[in-house]
Amino acid sequence: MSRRLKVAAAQLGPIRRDEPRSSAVKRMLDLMREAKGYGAQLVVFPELALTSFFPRWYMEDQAEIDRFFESEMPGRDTLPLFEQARELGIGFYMGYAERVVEEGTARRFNASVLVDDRGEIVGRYRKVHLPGHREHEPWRPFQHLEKRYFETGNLGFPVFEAFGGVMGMCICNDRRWPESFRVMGLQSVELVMVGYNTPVHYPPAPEHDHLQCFHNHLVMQAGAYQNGTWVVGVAKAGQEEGCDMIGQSCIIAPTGEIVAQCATLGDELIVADCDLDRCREIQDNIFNFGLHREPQAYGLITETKGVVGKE
Ligand code: CDT
Repeated sequence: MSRRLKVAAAQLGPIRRDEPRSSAVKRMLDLMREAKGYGAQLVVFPELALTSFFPRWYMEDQAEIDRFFESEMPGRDTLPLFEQARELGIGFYMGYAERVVEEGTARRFNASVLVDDRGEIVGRYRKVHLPGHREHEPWRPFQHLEKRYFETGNLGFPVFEAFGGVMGMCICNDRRWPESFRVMGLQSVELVMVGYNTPVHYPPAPEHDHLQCFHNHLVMQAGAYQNGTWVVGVAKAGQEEGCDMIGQSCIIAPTGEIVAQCATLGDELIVADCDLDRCREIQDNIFNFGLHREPQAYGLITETKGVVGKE
């Protein structure tokens, strides 16, 4: 059986604060149809794909915050995505804000689902690395309140046997941490999907603004090569409610090479034929973990959170 998987990255342009879910979903349905037209079997959407990137606003009213969350997946607004996936026979990854009630308590995560070509959820992920801050910081031109609105993901970095291979997911800031990719690499991941919303301006270190696009590709190409996996990175891009966000959605081979890349900051689709067997070129050789890793030397990675000797 062929291990070639045709994958589409479906970049989204900005979503307005008052844009209804139906509008974002319609844009995604159009991209999914376009992907099917190219013969894609899997289409990857961004982080928080259904709404504007709401952590940029400080809000105190929980009801107002909860308007950005989904309490069901699929819910009334998102069901068309699942139905069209089944009708077309195409799978998808999508990021969204998840609200669940567990033992009577509401919990909120920055989450993603992996849906197969029958419209069934075959994988779930909750963002582990939440960037930004918890309290209102009025000096910033815009907030980044993920630590306020979400809990740290509690599912680890699971992988899923689907689409004829081993699939993994992470979300935005996770891509900057080698640990995210390595935990999936240690489970023989063959394709990692990562949606992102990355502002060009980083208020704590604006001297790095011109490096945002470089760092975006740097970390995803490194994650791909160092674990011998395909990586599909997908942006919500462009100027969203006055905040400029990078694009550069791309599909990266296990060698670390970019094989397809978006050229705009709007809704745009790119496609690549991903031969999952190419992971072996790296996983059996330079990064043959069983042969070459030395975990006895890596204890600090899990023993300490911060730098040793410092608070
Ligand atoms: N969404 C997200 O995680 N964005 C961050 C922005 C930089 S940290 C404030 C990122 O890592 O791209």
